[in-house]
Amino acid sequence: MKDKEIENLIKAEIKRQNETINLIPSENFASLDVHKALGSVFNNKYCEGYPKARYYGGNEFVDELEILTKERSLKAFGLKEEDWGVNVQPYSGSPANLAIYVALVPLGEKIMGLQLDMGGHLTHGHKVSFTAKAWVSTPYTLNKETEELDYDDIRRLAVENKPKIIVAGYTAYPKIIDFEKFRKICDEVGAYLMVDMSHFAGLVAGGVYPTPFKYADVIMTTAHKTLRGPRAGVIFSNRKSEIANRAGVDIVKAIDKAVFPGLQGGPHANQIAAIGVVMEEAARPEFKEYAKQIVLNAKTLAAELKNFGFRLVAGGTETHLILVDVASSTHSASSLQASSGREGISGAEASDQLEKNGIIVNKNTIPYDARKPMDPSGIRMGTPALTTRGMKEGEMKLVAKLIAEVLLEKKDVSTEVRNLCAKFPLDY
Ligand code: DSN
Repeated sequence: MKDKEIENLIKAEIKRQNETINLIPSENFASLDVHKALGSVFNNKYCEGYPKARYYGGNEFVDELEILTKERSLKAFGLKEEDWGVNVQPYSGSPANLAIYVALVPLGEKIMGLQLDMGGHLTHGHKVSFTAKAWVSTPYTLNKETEELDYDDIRRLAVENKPKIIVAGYTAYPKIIDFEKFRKICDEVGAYLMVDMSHFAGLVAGGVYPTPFKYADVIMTTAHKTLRGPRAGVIFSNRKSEIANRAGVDIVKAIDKAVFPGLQGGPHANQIAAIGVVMEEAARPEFKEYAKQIVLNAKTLAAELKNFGFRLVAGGTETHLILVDVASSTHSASSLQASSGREGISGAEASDQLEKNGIIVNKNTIPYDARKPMDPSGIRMGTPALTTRGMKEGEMKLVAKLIAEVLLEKKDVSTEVRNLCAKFPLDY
């Protein structure tokens, strides 16, 4: 690059990514092909509209690209064009979620998602999000004892509030969602079932997480996270949605109209190219192996952390993600008590201590957290990125040991972290 200042920052970030253990469950290492597509000349092109109906000239290859990316997106999830529409233009997950509400829920009507501090997302109706200003948010929570979804309680709330849409799919929920139960609740109250599969889309494509496509009216995902593609959003609309058809809503057209011109201007053709690349990658047999290994790794890491005495929210994981209640798990470690002057350490302290040793996690609230979001009780971890590096169960046991040494014994493990990373270099 001619711009040395930016080039040096890119190089520094490559080194950081290579030399740290990345346990953030929503991050991953996309392939060189995904990066090439993102950095391609498609970045230069304006293409407002949809294939064969654009507002700018010169779109013959963008048209081909968008059609191919849509076909690949359907194929990656085993879908047929006659059953599902797909929109590959959303800039990312948040605009995709907004587009779905705009398409299907009149302003001022009710939406229902999991409360943010229990594992939901800002755009599922959190009070500071525009989604709770334009619509009335009636959130559900997790069961306090099991820290899992309580379908009877969700049904009770849905019957009471009559939301127009119910969102299933979260950012910090380690268990598998029962989409059939959500479908029944939605049918009973006449709500659309929207699945936000951003976190587990790669697991669905890889066949290790139940498919929501049997049950949902509309499904969105980001293309990064477990899917390992570019930062971008994709929306799938069920042409056979009974609730849409009964209401006379053409769900595919409504979603397309909400994305453009409703909310967005020119789509990012380079992102669309990169979605196309990753949807082809996700349809390969080796991606199934990858998805299987993600879950195997998460289960191994969870079991080892439990052996070291950490309390895991909901008792463990069935997915790529683990939520650790560090505040209660570390309260008996006497050295930590002495150093912090109180029982246990917070998620923020745990995250800082791990980062000093090259282990990257994010602080996170746990269900019914007594602490504040910026200084919560938990840390969230996941295995998609380490699995991409080729790490398996043996390495997960080592990672759990390193985490325990940092958080429970205050040991410096930075050399072990660097040595482990050096054995699994990235392609960048
Ligand atoms: N920020 C994402 C995550 O980390 O889960 C959700 O959008």
